[in-house]
Amino acid sequence: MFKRVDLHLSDNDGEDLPTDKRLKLVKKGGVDNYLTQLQYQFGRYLMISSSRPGTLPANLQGIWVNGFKPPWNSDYHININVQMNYWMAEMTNLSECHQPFLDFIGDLRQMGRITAKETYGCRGFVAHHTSDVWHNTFGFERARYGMWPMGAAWCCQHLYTHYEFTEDKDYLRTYAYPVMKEAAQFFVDFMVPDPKTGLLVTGPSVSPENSFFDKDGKMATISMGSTMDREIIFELFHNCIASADILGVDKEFSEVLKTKLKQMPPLQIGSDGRLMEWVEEFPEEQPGHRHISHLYALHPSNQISKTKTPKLFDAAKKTIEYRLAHGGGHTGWSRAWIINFWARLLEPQKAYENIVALQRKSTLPNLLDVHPPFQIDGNFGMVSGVTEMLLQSHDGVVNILPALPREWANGFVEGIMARKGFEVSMEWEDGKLKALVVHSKLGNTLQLQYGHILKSYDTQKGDVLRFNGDLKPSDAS
Ligand code: FUC
Repeated sequence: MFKRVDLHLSDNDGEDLPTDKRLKLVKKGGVDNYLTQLQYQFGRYLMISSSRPGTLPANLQGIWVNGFKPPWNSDYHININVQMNYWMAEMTNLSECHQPFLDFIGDLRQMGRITAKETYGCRGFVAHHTSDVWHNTFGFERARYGMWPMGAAWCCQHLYTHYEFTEDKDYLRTYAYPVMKEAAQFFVDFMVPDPKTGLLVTGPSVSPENSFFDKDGKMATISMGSTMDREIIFELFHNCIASADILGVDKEFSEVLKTKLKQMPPLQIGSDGRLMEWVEEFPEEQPGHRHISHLYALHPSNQISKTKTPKLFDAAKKTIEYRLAHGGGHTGWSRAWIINFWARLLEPQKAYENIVALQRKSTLPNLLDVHPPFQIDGNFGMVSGVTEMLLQSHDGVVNILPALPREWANGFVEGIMARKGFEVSMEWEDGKLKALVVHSKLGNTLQLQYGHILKSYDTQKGDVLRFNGDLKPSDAS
């Protein structure tokens, strides 16, 4: 499993300095591509070591819990943390490591049905901001983080992502679609028309852990129609409709979802050009908040892209710049998410700067990530971010080197995965693609993009396609 992927960002073989001294130099202001490469493979090692078919998912500390009272009970926070653990699984050729989390999502249904019925009088199943080994799904502790009925729906994104990489129709039919449908059923019942607009909104809910000032200047946390809620439901409904279409089932339920989608508010750009975090333009109480939840549409979802939604793309960029200007990214996992955001915004230097910031501010001498305290999601989120800088496949094409920073002028990567079952290996020199090999595992049509070059190739299962630097077919081995 470990050797399926190789990443080479530096000609240094790492023999010159032990890891802790290497990291110390970076913390003193240096940069080190070998450290990045090492941290990348260390993240894959941690995933292989903490999440295998039949085990529990990797929790906040993976499996490396120090003592009997770990931070946040070493549980499964499902308002960013455990999802971040698994963004890297499929793309770094560790699909089987995704399995424990995929199983966990279905296991939430038993309690989630009770919570849906007893707390909300709704069908389907629901979970809030945190769960654990007993699959708790109720809202608990403080409203600012507990009153958030979106946890199961966000987790469901992973059920569909696994299908996008494997196209395992039996899995979709017998497991993934039934679970996603039941999560969607909850929101068919839960959403209500906003009296001001008539559009369907969720609520009472929050924008994870952030608060805002209402029109009277009072601080509040609970609102109707937070943007992230809408984005998660938008994706869940679309994934259900796509799955039903693939399976040729449930036309009636798909029509219900299509109708609901038309009744939901659009993503809105506020007066300052940023994406609005709530359905009304409330000022955040913490403008540098670690959660940048309303950018879920940019990553890990695919609702914002340069080509399809240029205005929202620019608003997303302004949103991150504003968060960072006010101290955002101060926890390891938040910094890791920002690497992914910048990669999706096709900003290689910004993505690279935040990798260095993660190393300088949120990495321990043993390379484990710190919130602080130690929290493993930053390790896994960084691996996802580096991979997104090299390869993206969320927007309908296999996009080669979409965010390659100047500092990674020469290098190669082998064995990373794109959706539709394409295994990609590539070498670059002086910042330009030199050679590309695509192994088609499923026989899909390959829509290839490199910069402004767009090409399409029909493939058969097992085909190996080779290209040179300007995507001209090559017979080089
Ligand atoms: C969420 C985050 C915290 C922490 C906790 C485990 O509540 O907002 O920063 O990561 O999960």
